[in-house]
Amino acid sequence: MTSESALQGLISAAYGRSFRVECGDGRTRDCVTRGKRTDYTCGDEVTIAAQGGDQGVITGCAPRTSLLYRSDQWKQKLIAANVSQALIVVAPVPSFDLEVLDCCLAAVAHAGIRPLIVLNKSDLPQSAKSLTALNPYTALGVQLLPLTARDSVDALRPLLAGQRSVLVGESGMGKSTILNSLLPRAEAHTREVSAALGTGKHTTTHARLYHLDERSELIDTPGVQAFGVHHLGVGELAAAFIEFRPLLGQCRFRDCRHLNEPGCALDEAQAAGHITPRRLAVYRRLAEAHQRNARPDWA
Ligand SMILES: Nc1nc2c(ncn2[C@@H]2O[C@H](COP(=O)(O)OP(=O)(O)O)[C@@H](O)[C@H]2O)c(=O)[nH]1
Ligand SMILES: [Mg+2]
Ligand SMILES: [Zn+2]
Repeated sequence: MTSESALQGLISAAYGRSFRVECGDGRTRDCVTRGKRTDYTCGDEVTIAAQGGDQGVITGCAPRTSLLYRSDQWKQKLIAANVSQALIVVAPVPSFDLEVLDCCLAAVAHAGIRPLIVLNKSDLPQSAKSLTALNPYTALGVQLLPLTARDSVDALRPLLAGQRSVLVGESGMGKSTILNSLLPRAEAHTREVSAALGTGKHTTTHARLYHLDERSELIDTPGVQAFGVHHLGVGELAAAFIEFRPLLGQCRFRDCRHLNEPGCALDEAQAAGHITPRRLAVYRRLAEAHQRNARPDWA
């Protein structure tokens, strides 16, 4: 009978409250959490107590260099930890939602992660329209990579080298296609999961980390319909809209929420054409919703 031994490991898959951990001894173990703490995610560096039979219990987690998550009024959903960049995948068909993109970019900026917008399915004629819609983001300094993952992902490879990247986006944009072209091994895995679920569809059901090479990893995540940023307070939200950053602190009122206060620097910047009315309107909708929800009805 062996006693529990402590090991360091990397969470490579998160299935609700179970985690697959790649341990320092070269073995992979299925782990559960101990006590109330369950807020671990793919990419976390954890300490586990090995328990034999390739099982273990997570007992601790190293401080994170970054944490990407989304949230609604009620709960938070951790997406990935310790990533250096986020590949936000959009496509002309099915059409993507600009507001979901704005929210996603805000969460990415808040987490201090580099964003990269991938416009997949560039082979489709509708992609010209998508490119036009995405132009304002290139103007903000966000890199945009048009791609046809079905044909080749070679343009993406150099951007992934030496990085830990996370694929995020709405369903159907081509995240799994990108992953499978980068790593044919991953395709076998997606097929196994869909066979096990009996869906026949290669749907990503949980976050999973793949090693592209010794220095580069890619985390695939399930598609989202919405990317809630309720975890950002009004001040954090304004700072997460990156083009607002240089303007913050320049409003007439120091505690300006940039909603309808007089002398707001964001209104002036919009009037001068420095920020787009659309992004400002999205910010205001999110900030108003946050304020409404953060306060109980009776207050
Ligand atoms: N025309 C075209 N279709 C693509 C491309 N990449 C993926 N698709 C298709 O888009 C659909 C959704 O792809 P999938 O990778 O499952 O998207 P996910 O939900 O983001 O993982 C599939 O039918 C793919 O064959 C592409 O570059 N061009
Ligand atoms: Mg997928
Ligand atoms: Zn203001």
